[in-house]
Amino acid sequence: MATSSVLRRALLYVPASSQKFMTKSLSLASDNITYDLEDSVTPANKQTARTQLRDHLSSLSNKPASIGELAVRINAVSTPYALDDLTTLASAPNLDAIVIPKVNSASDLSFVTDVIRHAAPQRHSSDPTTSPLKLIALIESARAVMDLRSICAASPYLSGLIFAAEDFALDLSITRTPGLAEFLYARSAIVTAARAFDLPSSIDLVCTSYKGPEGVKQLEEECQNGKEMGFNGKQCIHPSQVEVTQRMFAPAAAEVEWYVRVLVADDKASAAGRGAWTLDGKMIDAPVVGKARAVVAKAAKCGMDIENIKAKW
Ligand code: 1VU
Repeated sequence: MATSSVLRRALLYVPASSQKFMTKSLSLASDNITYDLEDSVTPANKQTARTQLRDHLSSLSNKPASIGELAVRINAVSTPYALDDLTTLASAPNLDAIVIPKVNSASDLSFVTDVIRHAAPQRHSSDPTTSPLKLIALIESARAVMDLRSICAASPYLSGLIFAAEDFALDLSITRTPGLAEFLYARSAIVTAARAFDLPSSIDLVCTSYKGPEGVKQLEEECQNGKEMGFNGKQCIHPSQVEVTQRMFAPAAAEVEWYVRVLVADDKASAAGRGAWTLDGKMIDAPVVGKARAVVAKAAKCGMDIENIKAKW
């Protein structure tokens, strides 16, 4: 099991055409804020949104401590907007990542990597003191799912994959159901590819219901389903989804307690020369201990007090 080095439990889209939403985003506690230049911005507003976003990022003296990562979703490489998006924003201060929609093949990522190399060479230099601009690819078509292997190998800056259910459903004439069974193959392929290529994150589909208790219930069920499939985060469209999503994608308290007990007991079992042993009637061996280490490391990253739990055992 991989221990993600970047925490991206919630990726919140913020339309860059709205100054109000962008200002609001700075007050939120989210692992990732992604300012959107794509689907939430009309063609007539693309230019204004782009410059407004650059000014917004430039106005920040620092990224707020409650935000893990600031990203921009550019327009698809096949559109006339992508080049301007990249040249305007690649060198913007405080920007950590570029989210690229409708990635269909490796050449889409090569294009973005090449433009960044020219427009903002300092962001992709070999200087170890500068943090590279990371790339996150949206997988939205049958073609992209079939080409995951070459997409994942296309850029050294690729840091995650996102599943975009709406466009994927359109591409395949899929009728969406609450259980999401129709997306099983694509979602599983994305999680597997991200792991195989050591990408830190695989981020699941958007839950478009966000209002009231019904919205929360559906979001919790989708998060649980995504987490069980191996995703480590989910796209959000409204601030109210962020807390729920980050809670659901963090290890649960009971799970962390169990795995802390496994690690404490493993120290004793190892000292006694035992590779397989039992705890509460369950067989524990190397893969379980490996999973325990990964879950406890993620819990620590999510702010849980592991030493306090350990002290109880
Ligand atoms: O309480 P305040 O007045 O201070 O703030 C409002 C509102 O401004 C703010 N807010 C947001 N702030 C930042 N980012 C957001 N995405 C955002 N949404 C709302 O939160 C407070 C409460 O807002 P609200 O409940 O009154 O919400 P609205 O009716 O204003 O907006 C609802 C929508 C859904 C339109 C809005 O949340 C939105 O535009 N979300 C993002 C949509 C988007 O980016 N779509 C493209 C990406 S998703 C995709 O491509 C796949 C489906």
